[in-house]
Amino acid sequence: MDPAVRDRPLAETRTTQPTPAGAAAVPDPQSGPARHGAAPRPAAVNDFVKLWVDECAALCQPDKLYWCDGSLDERQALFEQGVRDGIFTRLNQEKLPGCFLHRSNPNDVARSEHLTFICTPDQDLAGATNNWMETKQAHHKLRGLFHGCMKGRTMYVVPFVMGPIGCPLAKVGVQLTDSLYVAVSMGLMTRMGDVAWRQLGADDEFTRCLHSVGDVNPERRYICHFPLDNAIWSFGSGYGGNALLGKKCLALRIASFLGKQQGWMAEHMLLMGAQQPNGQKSYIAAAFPSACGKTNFAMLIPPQQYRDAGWKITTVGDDIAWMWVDDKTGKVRAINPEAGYFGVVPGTNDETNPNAMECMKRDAIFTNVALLPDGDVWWEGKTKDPPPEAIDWQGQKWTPAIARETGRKAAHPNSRFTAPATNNPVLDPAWDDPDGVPVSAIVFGGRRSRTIPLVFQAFNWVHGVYLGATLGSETTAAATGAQGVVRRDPMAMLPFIGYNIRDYLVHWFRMRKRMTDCPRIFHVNWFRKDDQGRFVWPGFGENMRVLKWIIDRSQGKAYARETLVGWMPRPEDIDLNGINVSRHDVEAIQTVNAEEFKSEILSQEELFLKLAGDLPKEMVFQRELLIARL
Ligand code: GTP
Ligand code: SPV
Ligand code: MN
Repeated sequence: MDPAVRDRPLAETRTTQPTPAGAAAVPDPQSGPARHGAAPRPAAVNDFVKLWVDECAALCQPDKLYWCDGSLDERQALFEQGVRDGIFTRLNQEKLPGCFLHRSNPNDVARSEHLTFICTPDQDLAGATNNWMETKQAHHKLRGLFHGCMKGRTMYVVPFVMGPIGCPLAKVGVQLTDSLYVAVSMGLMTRMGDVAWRQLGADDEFTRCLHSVGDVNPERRYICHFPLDNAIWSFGSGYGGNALLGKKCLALRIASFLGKQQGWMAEHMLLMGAQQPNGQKSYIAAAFPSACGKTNFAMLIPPQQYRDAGWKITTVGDDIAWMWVDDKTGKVRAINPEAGYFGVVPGTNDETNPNAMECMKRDAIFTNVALLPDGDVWWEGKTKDPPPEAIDWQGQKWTPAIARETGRKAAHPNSRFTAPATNNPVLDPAWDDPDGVPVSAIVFGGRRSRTIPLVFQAFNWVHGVYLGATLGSETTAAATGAQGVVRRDPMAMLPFIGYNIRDYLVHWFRMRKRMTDCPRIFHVNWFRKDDQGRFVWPGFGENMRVLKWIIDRSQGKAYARETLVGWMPRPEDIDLNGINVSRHDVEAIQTVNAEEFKSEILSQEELFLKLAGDLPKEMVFQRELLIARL
């Protein structure tokens, strides 16, 4: 790696290549809020916020304070400032109006789970699967890092709301950050700006989110959560889930902790609407681990014959769901706390996910993709044929020949787009509804080349929770570390449970008691491969065929046979009209091989052993029942 890149002292990675041909000219350097006169504090800010911002400013010592108001003018001015500072590259504004490219530091391209901590007085609160730091020790360590870290920089005050305005579950957060990229991204991903001051009123109840990119050094990178203080301190990273603190840190880790205390659930789930030909609408929540297909499933376009028949799929959310049980009906309802998408781009194209492609056509940020000579962007899998040349995600010249020789990718495997939800052509009309949507099915799924069938249904809630808790998936580029190894990822929440996993599982079991009728629980695997290493199931839009069975089952309409692992469709229960998949193929990927399943149970021990004496008894009983069925 270029040492100048590796040792870059400043927060943001600066782009070095000239402005691409076709891109707009560099804007007037005299305008822009961040450099010329920091934005003043709005009158609506309450004393609790003022006090805390003053304290943090005294600690971090920024040159300027900039209070974000969340207006479109402000967003545009921040983009302009970012272009001047080399944080953003303006893309071809004819092809991609309002779109910008950002390159993160090459050492900072994914969540760093090993540097993510739950900080509590007692380790038992964090549990066996989280990194733990004692509260005082964490304060001490982090205060040292934050001390003076914003000298010469601007501190952006970013007020935001997670959840539809007016929803009883909606949460206010305020993030202080020295990253302009983070401030702008928070504006796309959350309900950001003055709306948050109105939602907060005179209250002290907001999540205190302090963030600095520091010197982007992995040796000094800590993502610390203080669930008992409703606070998050993140230092040393500017990337995604490490730095956009409303997302994984607040809406999953802090929120899961609050949900446990208050009787609701924060989950790593997409939320989709499915309207049947008869007009009946159901909503489905699905938990797949990072980079395992949530965005794609949430934006699914049904195959032609389904569309002709009147099927319609809509997106409520693509990453996070907050769920509760409605007192009056005893049914589960859910909201998406976010207001935008931070989605994987490699593999995304006009065939696999046209709706995501539509989302990123305007007012979007691309992070770590390749830049084309005409100011357009590219990533592996965007087009069948690669472009003749590009600037890769690290700012270096890239050609297909170079790729062949060196194996270098044009875009980073965890490169992403950031776009407002309102860009989505199939956004569900209820996506912003403070009452949320009713949930009739919960789907768990992992990335498994072998062993795990395409689809099956849990026998009941307790069995479904067991299936979720033992979910396994091959690791992806969304987190740093080894890739492609099967690890247990309970409910796709392993990196995101903000407290003790024992209590988390108990919470799942207990939530059933509040429900009169519970969502049906399913398990899917789009990723099973044949002996040649090819995906057998076509996936993407064709997943509609499996979804239809899931919906029919949750309405008590489809046939299923009882198997070792749960209720399963027969091959003839999955419609294969119009795809190049035979009944025999479906049989092959629905096969439950008893020997393979014995190894599967053994590999679940990794999780069971970690939990040891803490394992809820329902888990033990379910495992015994499964072994007995084998
Ligand atoms: P996070 O944002 O990290 O939480 O991920 P996600 O679950 O939203 O993952 P996403 O939908 O972005 O998919 C990640 C990768 O899986 C992309 O490269 C997709 O092209 C690929 N993928 C998604 N759905 C399917 C599918 O049905 N079949 C196959 N073979 N690949 C898929
Ligand atoms: C994930 O890793 O699950 C993501 C991306 O959704 S990030 O926001 O970076 O965590
Ligand atoms: Mn995610």
